[in-house]
Amino acid sequence: MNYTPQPQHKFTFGLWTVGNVGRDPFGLPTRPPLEPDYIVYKLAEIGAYGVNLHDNDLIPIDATAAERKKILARFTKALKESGLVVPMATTNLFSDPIFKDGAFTNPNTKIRAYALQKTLRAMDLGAELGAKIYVLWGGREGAEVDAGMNTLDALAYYREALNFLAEYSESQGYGYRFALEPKPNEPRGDIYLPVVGAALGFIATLDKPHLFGLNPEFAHETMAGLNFVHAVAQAIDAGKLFHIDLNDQKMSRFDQDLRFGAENLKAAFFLVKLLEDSGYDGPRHFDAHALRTEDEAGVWEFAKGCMRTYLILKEKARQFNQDPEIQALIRAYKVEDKALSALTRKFSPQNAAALKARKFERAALAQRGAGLERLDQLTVELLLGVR
Ligand code: GLT
Ligand code: MN
Ligand code: MN
Repeated sequence: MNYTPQPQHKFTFGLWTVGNVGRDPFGLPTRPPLEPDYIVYKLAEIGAYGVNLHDNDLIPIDATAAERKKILARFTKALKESGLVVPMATTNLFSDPIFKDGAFTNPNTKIRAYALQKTLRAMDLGAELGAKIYVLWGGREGAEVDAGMNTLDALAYYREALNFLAEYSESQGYGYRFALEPKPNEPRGDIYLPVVGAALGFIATLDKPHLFGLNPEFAHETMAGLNFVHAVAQAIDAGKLFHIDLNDQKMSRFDQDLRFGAENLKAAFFLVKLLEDSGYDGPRHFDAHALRTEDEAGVWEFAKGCMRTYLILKEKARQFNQDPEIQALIRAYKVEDKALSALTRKFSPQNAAALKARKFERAALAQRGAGLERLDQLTVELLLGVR
């Protein structure tokens, strides 16, 4: 089997992912920074499709117009020569000390306005590079203390900012689809819109909900102890899976951003299966980084590993779907009854009356085993390569 990544697989990496220098809250960088255009050539070489960026991954926050132009020319040249695209762009609303108490939800009107200005400019940059997905990770939108900010005010400020951005995108003809990225905590004690379900609920309150969807991240739902596959399924079901951040994570820890498949192989398998079976055709973005122990060689091993594991799991999903024994177990597990389905599919007074009159063999139905032990064991054996 050939697991070589190709651009058609739509694998993408952020400049900040392979460019991660290995800093952590207790230690200094362990790797030198990599130039954005160097990253572009390297990603193309290993079979990636695209590269994503925050405004300041490319253009320093204090760059002059002339510097911006120069950097952009160099970066666009690298994109052109390598064939890499920029499907997604975003704003850094978390590194600068000005954002220590939030950006769009900051209690200071001046800082909220600056965050909006910075995002408008970053949207211009993304549009110049061809991005159509705009990610909004509100990492600093949150609190440690609830005495200051009334959460209802914070949500109102958040809504105001998102509504402004949507109108701006339309007025400029940028055609952005905005993808909210939930996270339960870190860097804030508690982050607003902490999980996929919360973001879905909030989107329904916006002026232009059709322009907003999700960028769920494996590590973030896992930090909250939730089932990432279920969260992604809910986003797909709502027509809101605009983008995805693939990585891995041990539950209840700091945001580890591990190589895809490094920790929860079975969940990674069911995730890939869900994405592939559902026909998701957006980028497969790896928002992860090499371990702090690694040098540059380790960084590229990490990146290749993310893509290779995805492709292996994609092949395993194909095998799963074609395995006669597995499929027979699934058919048996899902008990079909056409006549009953016709009754319950849609309410009518007749259907309700017929349903109420129906007799069910409760004890017999309760006695029936599901067959899940066998099915799950076969899944494990398939993943372990003995099937
Ligand atoms: C940051 C965060 C990620 C977000 C990025 C987008 S930046 O590294 O940890 O989860 O996706 O802003
Ligand atoms: Mn993360
Ligand atoms: Mn992310």
